[in-house]
Amino acid sequence: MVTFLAGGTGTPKLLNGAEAVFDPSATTVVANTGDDVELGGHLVCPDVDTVLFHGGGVLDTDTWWGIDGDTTATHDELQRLADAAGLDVGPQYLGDDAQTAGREIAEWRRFSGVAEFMQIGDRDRAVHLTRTSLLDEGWSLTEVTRTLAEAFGLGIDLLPMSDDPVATIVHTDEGAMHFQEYWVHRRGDPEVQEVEFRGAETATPTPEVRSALSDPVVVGPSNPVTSIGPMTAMAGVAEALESTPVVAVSPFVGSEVFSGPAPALMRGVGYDASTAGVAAAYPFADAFVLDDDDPTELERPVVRTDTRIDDEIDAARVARAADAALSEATSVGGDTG
Ligand code: FO1
Ligand code: CA
Repeated sequence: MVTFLAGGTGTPKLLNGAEAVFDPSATTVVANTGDDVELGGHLVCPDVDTVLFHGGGVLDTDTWWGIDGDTTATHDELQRLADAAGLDVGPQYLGDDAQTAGREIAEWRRFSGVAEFMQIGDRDRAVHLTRTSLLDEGWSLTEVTRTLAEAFGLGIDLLPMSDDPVATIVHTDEGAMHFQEYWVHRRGDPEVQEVEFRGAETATPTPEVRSALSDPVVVGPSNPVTSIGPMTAMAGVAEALESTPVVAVSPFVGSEVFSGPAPALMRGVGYDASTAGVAAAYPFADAFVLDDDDPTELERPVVRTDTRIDDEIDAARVARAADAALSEATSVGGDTG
C-alpha cells in the first residue's frame, strides 16, 4: 500500500507513470482541497479533479487541468452576457448572505459566476454541478469523490484531504486574496507576504485520510506551501506523517523549479526557495528524491535521478526513485505501524 499527497500539477505528473511501479489497486491519492472555490454556486476542486481526470484518461495534459478537448460554450456565453450587460469582469467575492448554511468560511472561496474568472469547460462544469448537487443532498465530499471516481473509472483510490472547507488565502502587498485569485486572475504577480489556511484549525482529515496516512507516503513534487501546507495545517496530519515512512520528491533543482508559483510562496512564508527549504518544510520526511543536478546536501537519505517529468517514461523513473527512497525511509526513520 502507498499513499501519495497531491496538489495540482507536480504529483499528477508523477502519477502519470507511477502505475509501472506502484500497483494502482494498492495506491491512494490524498488531494489538496485548499485551492477549491465555489464559482457561480458550483464547487470546483481543481486538485481533486486533476487526479480524477488523469485517472479517467481525459485530463488535458497541455495545461494539467480540465478535460482534454472540452468545449467552453457556457463559459463563453457567460462572458458574452456580462459584456452585453456592462458588468464588471474578474473575481468578485460574494458576501455572507450568499453562504450556504454550515459552510462557514464560504465567503472566502465563494465567487460570483458573472464572467467567471476561471475558464470552466462544459464537461468539467458537469462535474462541479453534480458535486455541488450531491453535497446539497447531504453527501460528504469524500462520498461524492468516490462516486465521481467510479464514473471516471479510476484504478486508484482518490480522497479529498477533508470534508470540511479550507481556503488558502494569500496575503500580499495588494491585500488578502484566495489562491485562485492570486494565481489565475493575478498570475502570481502580487508580492506574497503570508499564506493562511483558513478553516484548517477546525477542519479535520477524514477517517479515510487518517487510514491512508498509516501507509507509506510519497509527497509528490507539488508546491510545499499551497499543495501540502493545507494538509499539514490540519490537526493530526503532521503527527501521522511522523509515524509512517515518508518520502518527498523535491519540486526544486537547487533553487530552480520546473513550473508554478512555489518560489514566491516559499519565500513569502519564510522558507528558502530551494530544495533546502523543502526539506525544512517537511520535517516528517525520512528520505528525499532529488535531481541529479541538484547540489543540495541533506542530512536525510537521498535518492537521485533526473526529476524533470515530461512524459510517462520520466514519471516512471521518478516513481522508481521514490520507491527506492521508501525502502531507505522504512529502514531509517519511519515506523511502519
Ligand atoms: N488555471 C489557470 O491558470 N486558468 C484557468 O482559467 C483555470 C481554470 C481551471 C478550471 C478548473 C480547474 O479544475 C482548474 C483550473 N485551473 C486554471 C488550474 C488551477 O487554477 C490551479 O492550477 C490549481 O488549483 C493548482 O493546483
Ligand atoms: Ca517518518
